[in-house]
Amino acid sequence: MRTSIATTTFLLSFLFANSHLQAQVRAHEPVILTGERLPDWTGVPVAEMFLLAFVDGEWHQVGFQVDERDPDGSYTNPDDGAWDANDELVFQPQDGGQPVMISTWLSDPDSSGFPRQRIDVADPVTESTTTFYLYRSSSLLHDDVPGHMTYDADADLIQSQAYRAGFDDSLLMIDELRLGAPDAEPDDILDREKIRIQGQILAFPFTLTEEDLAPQQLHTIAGKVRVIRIVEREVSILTTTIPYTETKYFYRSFFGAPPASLTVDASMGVTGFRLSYDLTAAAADASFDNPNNTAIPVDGMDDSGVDTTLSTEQQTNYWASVTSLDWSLITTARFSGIAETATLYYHDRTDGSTADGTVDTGDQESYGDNGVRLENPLGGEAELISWFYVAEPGALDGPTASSYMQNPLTVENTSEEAAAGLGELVALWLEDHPDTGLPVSVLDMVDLVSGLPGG
Ligand SMILES: [Ca+2]
Ligand SMILES: [Ca+2]
Ligand SMILES: [Ca+2]
Ligand SMILES: [Ca+2]
Repeated sequence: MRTSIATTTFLLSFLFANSHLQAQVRAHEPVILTGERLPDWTGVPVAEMFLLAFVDGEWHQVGFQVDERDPDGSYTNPDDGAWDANDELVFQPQDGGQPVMISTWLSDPDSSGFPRQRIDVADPVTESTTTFYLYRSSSLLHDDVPGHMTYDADADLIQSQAYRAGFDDSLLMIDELRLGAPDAEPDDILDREKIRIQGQILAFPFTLTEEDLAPQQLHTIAGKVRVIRIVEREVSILTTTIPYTETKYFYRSFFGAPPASLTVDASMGVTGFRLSYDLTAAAADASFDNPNNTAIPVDGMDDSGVDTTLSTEQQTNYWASVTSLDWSLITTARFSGIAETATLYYHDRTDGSTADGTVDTGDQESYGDNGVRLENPLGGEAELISWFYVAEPGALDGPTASSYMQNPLTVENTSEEAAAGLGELVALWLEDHPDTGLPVSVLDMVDLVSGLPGG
């Protein structure tokens, strides 16, 4: 027993000695821990949950968010205020800290009466880790730690330190994107999100645009870490009206649609589909890149020789980037298996035309309008992922963002009980405490025992 703890101590010391040399866990994607990963916490009041990180020898509360979902999985219907299997704990990896000994417990007596969860987040791309601790306490108060997101409900505006996103009043679709910190007052580089749905039912051909996806209701859930935007819509194809729900998540420098299993219904007669994002003249100093094209100038002037092919591998691990001197906007996506053919949609002309012969929407100018066109959907289920990364210029490129999508952050959580810290301290009696660098004293033990229930 003693040997194994001493070995652990050695390994921990080694880890700390090297911690300053380690790469950082990438900062874009959030960490999401669902209740099924924390079954021991079922029934814990959400208000008694605290997320902390141990940084520079001290505990710090971390900005986090618990989004409860009702038994049907809805974020918008009220749940019960208690942690359960489908609720989500959400936080950003850059807020993490170091792993500590169990005896390094938060100095809050009530928290010693409950197990804590050690949460280790690992980034397989940068081979780095960071650690959080989830505590339960009825006596601790929530610090007013700064969040990563703000949401202005009246203006329907989402703001982080990396971007601001705004939405069309009537369509409720994204039509404003300012990349950079708010005090830099960046320009709006997005005209709008564009959608085309083409098909034929019996002898009747149809083409729908984003303007036909009529919004019925908007729900938003806003916290310190993310804004969830849920729009209930109806689309009418000839005489059939189909209701559907569009859900998008906005994090500090990362936003888009959650991974979804898409069921393609061939009976709707859809033969072609396009999703693209058209920029504005404010993006005219930028260039477009994807695996088959390098530095295509975004300037509203037609570009010859753009390669629109996308191999199966490029549909599985799609990336495209638009980069200026001030910002990078990178798309990653996965849509292989949805359609017989998938091609890059790219259009850079200011004459009101489109690259697929459909009627243009928006401001009748296309600046680096880029996305994907799908022809002849295959029946059945397919995985669909589509995310945007916002980065400082040069800080992130398309291939790296694609490797992020292929190698998500991994999360391991372990339950720890304060009482186990005493045995750990006794085993360390003649050694230095790895978290403080000081010899373990009787006072350390008294401290810990006095914090234990009944101590
Ligand atoms: Ca729930
Ligand atoms: Ca709940
Ligand atoms: Ca051009
Ligand atoms: Ca436009």
